[in-house]
Amino acid sequence: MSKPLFNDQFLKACRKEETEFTPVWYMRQAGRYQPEYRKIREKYTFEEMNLNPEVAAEVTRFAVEQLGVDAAILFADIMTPLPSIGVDVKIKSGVGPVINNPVRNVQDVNNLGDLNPEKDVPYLMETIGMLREQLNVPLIGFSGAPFTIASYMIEGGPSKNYYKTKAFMYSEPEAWFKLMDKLGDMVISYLKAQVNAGAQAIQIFDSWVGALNEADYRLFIAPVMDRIFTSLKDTNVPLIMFGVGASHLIEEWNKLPVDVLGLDWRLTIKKAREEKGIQKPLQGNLEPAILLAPWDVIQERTKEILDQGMEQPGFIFNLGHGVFPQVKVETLQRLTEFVHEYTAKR
Ligand code: 1CP
Repeated sequence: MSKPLFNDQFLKACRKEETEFTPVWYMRQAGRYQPEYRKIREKYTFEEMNLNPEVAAEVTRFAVEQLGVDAAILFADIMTPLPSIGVDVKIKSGVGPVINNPVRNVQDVNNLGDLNPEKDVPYLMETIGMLREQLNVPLIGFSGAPFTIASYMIEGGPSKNYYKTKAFMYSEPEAWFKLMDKLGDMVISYLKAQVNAGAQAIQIFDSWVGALNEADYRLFIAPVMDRIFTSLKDTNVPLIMFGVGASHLIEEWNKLPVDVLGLDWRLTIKKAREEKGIQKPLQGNLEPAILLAPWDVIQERTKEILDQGMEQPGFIFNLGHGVFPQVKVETLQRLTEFVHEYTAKR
């Protein structure tokens, strides 16, 4: 069977070029809301799924085919590279990442090793290679950002207020910057390897960095993010930045050498462009809980976003955060269809 024609609309939108319709994909488009995912997950742990290129590629591709979306995102986790640098992490069902040897002092930071992606996560490179042969949409590679990864490493797991992470940052700034340096190196080599293996765009998830104010972001985070994006520029693939509850930081993000900004549902596309002065392409930002409302509510909110998004080139429709496990597959299928039909240029 020959591969159908390649759909490049997502990549065009990332480059702020005109598109035939608004491209769409969903954060966590492969996951527990899918009966088919849950079935596979009965047989394997999350880690086993990741380690097995056939399974990881199948789960990635199945979400694309089931939903009709315009981009695939590699099935992995922001924790995937961490065991290789000495972090003892497990993905616990219904909880998320749990870390048995949290980082609590400078010695713990010094003990962290370097990542050699080709040697340490060869299965991921293999998954990417397989997907590039199978997919007819672009493949997005990804990584967590240093702050978000550090928050798990320091807290030991998911957190509400990140007080241990912040206490470490404020009390031991030297150790903090050393940690940011190490994680920055890890993210750069990890993402470069993904692009070398075939990833056609990169998204960096700084999911929890919105916990910091602007001044702290500028001081403690912006330097490492600047280094990461500067170093990835020569890969020539679009670079996307995303975080939750981070509307107060988007002017800071806008200064980074990043191509696309991913917004959560708190800031409208219109405000981001008109009040915050963002000229970069935007991605987002339907409130994920709306997907649990009746279809007419979903459609109305989606229209509002699309009307704003379509005003200029450089818009990718997505949710403001990941799909909840309670969402029905049919809802996302209908949403994809609606976005494509409503935005199609006639
Ligand atoms: O289609 C896809 O998006 C699947 C690939 C993917 C991605 C991009 C997974 C699979 N995880 C991620 C990113 C990720 N992981 C982020 C950034 C995006 C976000 O903000 O949601 C974060 C913060 C994590 C950490 C993590 N891993 C959590 C959240 C915990 C918390 O603090 O609230 C959870 C639940 C996981 C496990 C996980 N990762 C991915 C899946 C499908 C799952 C569930 C695993 C299972 O089946 O039990």
